[in-house]
Amino acid sequence: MRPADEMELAEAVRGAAAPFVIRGGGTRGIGRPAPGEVLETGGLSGVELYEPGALTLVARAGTPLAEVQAVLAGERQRLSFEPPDLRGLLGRTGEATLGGVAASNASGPRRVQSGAARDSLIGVRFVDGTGAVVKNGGRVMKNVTGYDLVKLMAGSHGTLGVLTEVAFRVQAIPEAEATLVGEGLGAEAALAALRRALGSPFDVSGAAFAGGRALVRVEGMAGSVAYRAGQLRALLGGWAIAEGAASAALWQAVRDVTALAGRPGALWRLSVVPTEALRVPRALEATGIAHEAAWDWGGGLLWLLVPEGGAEVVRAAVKGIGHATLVRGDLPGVPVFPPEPQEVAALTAGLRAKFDPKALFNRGLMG
Ligand SMILES: Cc1cc2nc3c(=O)[nH]c(=O)nc-3n(C[C@H](O)[C@H](O)[C@@H](O)COP(=O)(O)OP(=O)(O)OC[C@H]3O[C@@H](n4cnc5c(N)ncnc54)[C@H](O)[C@@H]3O)c2cc1C
Repeated sequence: MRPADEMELAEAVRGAAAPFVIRGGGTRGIGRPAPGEVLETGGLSGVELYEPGALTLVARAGTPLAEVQAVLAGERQRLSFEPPDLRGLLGRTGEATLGGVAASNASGPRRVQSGAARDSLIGVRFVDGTGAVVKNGGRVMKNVTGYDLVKLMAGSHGTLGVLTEVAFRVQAIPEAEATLVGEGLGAEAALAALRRALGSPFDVSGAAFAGGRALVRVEGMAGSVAYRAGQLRALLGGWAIAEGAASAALWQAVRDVTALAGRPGALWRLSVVPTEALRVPRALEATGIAHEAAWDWGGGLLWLLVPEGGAEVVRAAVKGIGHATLVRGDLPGVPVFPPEPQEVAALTAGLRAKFDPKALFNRGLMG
């Protein structure tokens, strides 16, 4: 099904007895394949409002991300949270949509400076499981007053409703960028250096480590970038400097996790306390399980490629320091999303019952 507008979508949901699988561009939905009819959002497309002066963009949820980026680039603006293109990593084709970005809270390297997608998301409109149109701010559906709907929908993976419209705060593209490149470092030294850079006053907008190369980015006015890059170089110990397009290319690779793309094995995405960034790889090492790792967010985001097994080791080692999501790989019996503690599971179930009482949307996707 491919509704042409919000009204058609709402009617279809109102009359539905069987579940739907919501699809934007299908570029990187994760989770167990849910049962149901595919509900495509591509008909709900188009930028509705763009006010460069107010740094605000409102678009229908099925609008291709590329279209939004082109519109913004025309005014030298962008989405600050740098949504990645994970098609290579996850082996998908298709065109990512803005609704999919919001629904999966897709956030790239600049999260260390500008926050996640949810922090730029300033408004949502969606159809809930009863077929009601719910809007953030203004008129809201009864029984949902008091929830921060924007925060609820960001990262809900289409399990609470079908987004029809999203509003984002955007930012100006800065005049310059530069990246300090530290080569040949071990993980421990590299991650310590990233933390040092992030703890400095030089407003770092990227801090990643993959393939023996540590990267630290600064952006802004040309003079300020040159000054801050110089200061960071002194702090980190004579790292090389990449500027402009060369710097941007390095971050595109970090953003899209190209270091681990096109390779077989289970792929995990871990969100951890940065000071504990080595705990899970060390636990895998200790049990002799082969793996490769790439870090972003100063160690807070860890991508792990594990060719064989290892799920119990990953989940046990991440306990208490973060959570692990299986973004690719079919490991029988291993939940894709991190198992929720009992109290959280009860809250989740309550929200689902309220927003999607007939369990119509992406049923079973998040457990
Ligand atoms: C756990 C996880 C972590 C990720 N981490 C990052 C990250 O760190 N950084 C990053 O930038 N990207 C990340 N992504 C990728 C992100 O999913 C893509 O950036 C986004 O563009 C997908 O767009 P799409 O239209 O192809 O969505 P799809 O692949 O079609 O859908 C993605 C999910 O959103 C739901 N969905 C899609 N459209 C709607 C809608 N209109 N209403 C309700 N639900 C909808 C789908 O059912 C599905 O669950 C991550 C994805 C996942 C699942």
